Amino acid sequence: MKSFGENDVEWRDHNDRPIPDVAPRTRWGRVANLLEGRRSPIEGSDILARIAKGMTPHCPRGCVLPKQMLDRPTRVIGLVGETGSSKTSVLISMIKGADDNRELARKGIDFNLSPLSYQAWSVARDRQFKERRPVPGTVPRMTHDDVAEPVHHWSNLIAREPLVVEARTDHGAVNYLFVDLAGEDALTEQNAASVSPHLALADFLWFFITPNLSSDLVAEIESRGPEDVVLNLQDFGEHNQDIERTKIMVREISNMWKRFRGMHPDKTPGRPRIGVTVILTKADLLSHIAPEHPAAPYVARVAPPADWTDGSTREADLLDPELIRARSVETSSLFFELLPQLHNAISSCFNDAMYLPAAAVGHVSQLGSEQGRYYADVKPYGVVDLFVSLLADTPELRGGRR
Ligand SMILES: Nc1nc2c(ncn2[C@@H]2O[C@H](COP(=O)(O)OP(=O)(O)OP(=O)(O)O)[C@@H](O)[C@H]2O)c(=O)[nH]1
Ligand SMILES: [Mg+2]
Repeated sequence: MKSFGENDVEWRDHNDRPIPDVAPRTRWGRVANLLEGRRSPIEGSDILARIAKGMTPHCPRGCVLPKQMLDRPTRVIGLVGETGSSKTSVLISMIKGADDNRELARKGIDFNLSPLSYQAWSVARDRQFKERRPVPGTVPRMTHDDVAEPVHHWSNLIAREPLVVEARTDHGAVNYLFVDLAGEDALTEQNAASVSPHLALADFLWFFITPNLSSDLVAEIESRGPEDVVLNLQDFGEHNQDIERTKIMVREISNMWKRFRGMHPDKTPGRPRIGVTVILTKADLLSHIAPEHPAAPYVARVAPPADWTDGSTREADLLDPELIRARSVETSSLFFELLPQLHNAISSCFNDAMYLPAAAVGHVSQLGSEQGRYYADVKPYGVVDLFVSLLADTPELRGGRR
């Protein structure tokens, strides 16, 4: 995907009126300005001056864009999954975990949230880690007035409040633009195309799958899990997940992506054009399945152990791209044992998907006396590996070419 350069940008004033550029970078542009006697309402063409005046960069079709998109290539990551599949919680834990991780720092990986993203993210982080309360569900946009009819891919991007992270190594830098959808908004190709048309430009798609999608699995966990887990599974937000709906979601997003990329509907896209990762979230729930279950050997190798939040010392992340790839192979087998039809649906839509286990907090939430649900403890699992595999899949950060 093409990053926005200065030449593509249109600046707008407080009243959303486009500001003509006084100092176009092309010779023809300069001549045309002279001929037409155009003058700029602002002094000079200095970007700093424009930003200081509160002006905002727009794409050539008029959509507001995060300022970082002017500076370096942008990679879009679409987070897709049922309502309550832990998309937002995982994103929060991933950034927090990457921030706290010495190994990433030692490897010279530097990343920064955009100031706007920081405001929203830090509130959510404090809620999840300090107050130990679940984040609120992401508000669906389908019914919102602030969602304009999409005219092209960047439409409504700012309304989606993307999390913008600038990542840098010795080799180069990119922006990651995480688009965290509300589950409802991804249900049909039409919904996704109107609310998040930028998903059609996604470089990465992360599908969030929870054990709650399989009624057999839920019954198994309920028959063996402790009381707080059983009560949690009976909560509406947890048992309202549906495997068929998830299959539709995967297919619809895939169709939308192929349509906009001019790919035949029966072709199966994959890396390097699109990197798909299937994230088995709430992986802590898997420790409650029976040892005789065909998935049990894989669970023992890739999921957190049953005593995960009670002070086990096992490392939460592998951090090494090679080890993560090996874990993906095991997790793919695990996923096939648990949800074979969904595994097939995803493989028929996307080639060479990665499969990774994760838990945003490592434990179910439970009902508190006053403030609603809370977490007795917060100990994420596998979330930094999601970031590490994203970095490893970004050629610019490895000195490679895209
Ligand atoms: N078992 C388990 N549950 C978790 C974990 N992390 C989060 N949850 C639960 O997952 C629920 C949903 O999390 P969200 O992050 O809001 O899910 P979402 O996919 O963003 O949902 P929408 O924004 O509504 O589409 C929360 O109510 C948490 O209780 C975890 O690590 N393990
Ligand atoms: Mg959410």
